[in-house]
Amino acid sequence: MRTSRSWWWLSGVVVGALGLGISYLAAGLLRVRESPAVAVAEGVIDLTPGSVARWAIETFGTRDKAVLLAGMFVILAIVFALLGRAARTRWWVTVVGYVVLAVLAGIAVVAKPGFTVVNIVPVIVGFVTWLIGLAVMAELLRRWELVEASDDAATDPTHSRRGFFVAAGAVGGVALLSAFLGKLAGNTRDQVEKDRRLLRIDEATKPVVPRGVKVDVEGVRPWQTSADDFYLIDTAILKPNIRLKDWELRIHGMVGRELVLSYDDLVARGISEDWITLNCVSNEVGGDLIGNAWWSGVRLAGILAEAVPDEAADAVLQTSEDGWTCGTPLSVMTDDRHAMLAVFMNGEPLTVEHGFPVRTIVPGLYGYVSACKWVVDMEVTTFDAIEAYWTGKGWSEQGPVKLASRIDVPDDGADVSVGTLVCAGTAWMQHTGIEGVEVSLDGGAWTAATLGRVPSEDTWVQWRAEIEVDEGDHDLRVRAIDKNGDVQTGVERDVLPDGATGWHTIDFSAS
Ligand SMILES: Nc1nc2c(c(=O)[nH]1)N[C@H]1C(S)=C(S)[C@@H](COP(=O)(O)O)O[C@H]1N2
Ligand SMILES: [Mo]
Repeated sequence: MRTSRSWWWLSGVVVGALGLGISYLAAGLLRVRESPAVAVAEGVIDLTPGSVARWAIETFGTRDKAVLLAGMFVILAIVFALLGRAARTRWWVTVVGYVVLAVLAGIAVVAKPGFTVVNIVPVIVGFVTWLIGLAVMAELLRRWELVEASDDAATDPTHSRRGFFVAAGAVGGVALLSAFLGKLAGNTRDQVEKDRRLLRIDEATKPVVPRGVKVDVEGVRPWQTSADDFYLIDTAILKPNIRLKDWELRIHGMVGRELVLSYDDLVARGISEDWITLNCVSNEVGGDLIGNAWWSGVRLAGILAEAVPDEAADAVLQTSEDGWTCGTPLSVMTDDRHAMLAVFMNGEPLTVEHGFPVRTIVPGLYGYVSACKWVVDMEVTTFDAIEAYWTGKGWSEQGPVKLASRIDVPDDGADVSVGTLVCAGTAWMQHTGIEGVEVSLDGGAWTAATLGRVPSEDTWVQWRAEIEVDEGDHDLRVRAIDKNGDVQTGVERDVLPDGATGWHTIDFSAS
C-alpha cells in the first residue's frame, strides 16, 4: 500500500466522517434534536416490522438502539470507503452516492414530527462538506500519483505522500472535534437535569412501602422497583430533553373546551398518589419487563372532565414530544381508577428516561396503549379514526393486561436440597386484583401459596409456598387466580398481538 492508488478508500472514510461530524455540529448549533444520522436510525426503527423490533428488544435489551447505531456506522464506513475508491476513476459515482445518502437523510428528517425547514440544514451542510472534502483529498492523491508516474528522478514522492496523510489525519481530527462540539452544543440535558434537581412539589410524598407486602424470601424481586431498576422501553434514540418552562399539554379534538396546560397549571390541579404496577406487552412468560412504583400525578378523570369530551368519543390519541403515539380508551381514563399524568416516580421527579416532565400511567393497561412518556398532546377521538404507533405494526388496538404470575425462587436450573423447598414469586392482574396463586410440582396437584398484602388492586402481589421435594430432577409451575375468579390459562401464546399467556415453569434438581 505504498502507492497513491491504494489510499483512495481512506480519503472516502475520513471525508465521510467529516460530513457526518459537521452536520451533527450544525444540528447541535441549530438546536435540531434529530441530527441526520439519528433521524435515519429512528426512521429505520419506525420502518422495522414489529416482529423484528421484538427480536431486537429480546436479543439486545435496552442496548438495542446502541447496536443499531453501531451497525449503521459500520455500514456507512464501508459505503464511504467504496465511494472513496470509486472517485479515482469515476468521480461521478461518488457524487451520485453522496446524493443518494443525502436524499435518504433528507427523507428521514422531513418525516420526523415537528419538522421545520431548519431541520434540513444539517443535511445540506453535510452534503456540501462531502463534496468539498472529497475534491480536496482527490486533488492531493492526484498530485502524489503524478509525481509517482513521472520518470524525473529528481521528484521524490515522499513529499506528496506525506501531504496526503497529514491532510487525511487533519480531516479525521476535525470530524471527531466537530462531533464532540456538536454534542456540547446540543446538550440541553444538563439544563433539564438542573430543572429536575430544583423541582419541588410539596404534595408529592416519599414512598412508604406498606406493611406485609413482602413475603421475605431471598431472591424475590423487590416489591417496590427503583427508577434505575425499572425496565425501559421506548423508540427514542435521544430521550427528549424537555425543560419545565417549555412543557405544554394540549387536549383537543372531540371536546367541548380545548385545554392547554403548562406544568404549573397541571400541578395546580392537585396531586394524587398510588402504587401502580406497569408492564410491557412484550414481556415473555417469566420475563421482567414489569415494575412497581409509587406514582404522584394529576388524575386524568378531572382534567378530561374540564375538556368535556363528546358523547361519541371513545379514545384518546396520546402523542409524545418525539412523535410516538398510543391510543387509550377514553373510558379507562375517566372511570374511578387512578389514571394519571404522573410527575413523580418513587417520590422523585420522573427521570428523563421514564418520561420527564410528565407521562401517563393507567392501571390495568399495558404500556404501549397507555403509558405515554414525554406526553405533550392528547386528542379526544374514536378508535375508528386513528392508528397509533404499535397498532400500525400488528399489535392489538386494545391492550388490557393479562393475568400472569412468575416464579422468582428457586432460579431456573437451580440445585436445591431434598426436603422442604420454599418457593416464591410475583403475580399480577392490575385493576382486578389477585385472589390466589397456586404451584404444581412435576405437573401434580395444585397447592395454594400464601400471598403478601397489597395496598390496592393495581399492584402486583408477592407469593410464597412450601413444597416437599425428593431427590432428582423436577419442574415447578405457577398459576394465578384473579378476583373475578378467573384462573390463569396454561395455553401458551406469543407476546404478539396482545400479550403472552402460559404458566411460568422452571426446572431444578434436588439432592
Ligand atoms: N414516548 C414514548 N412513550 C412510551 C413508549 C415509547 O416508545 N415512547 N413506549 C411505551 C411502552 S411499550 C412501555 S411498556 C412503557 C414503558 O415505560 P418505561 O420505559 O418507563 O418502563 O412506556 C410506553 N410509553
Ligand atoms: Mo411496552
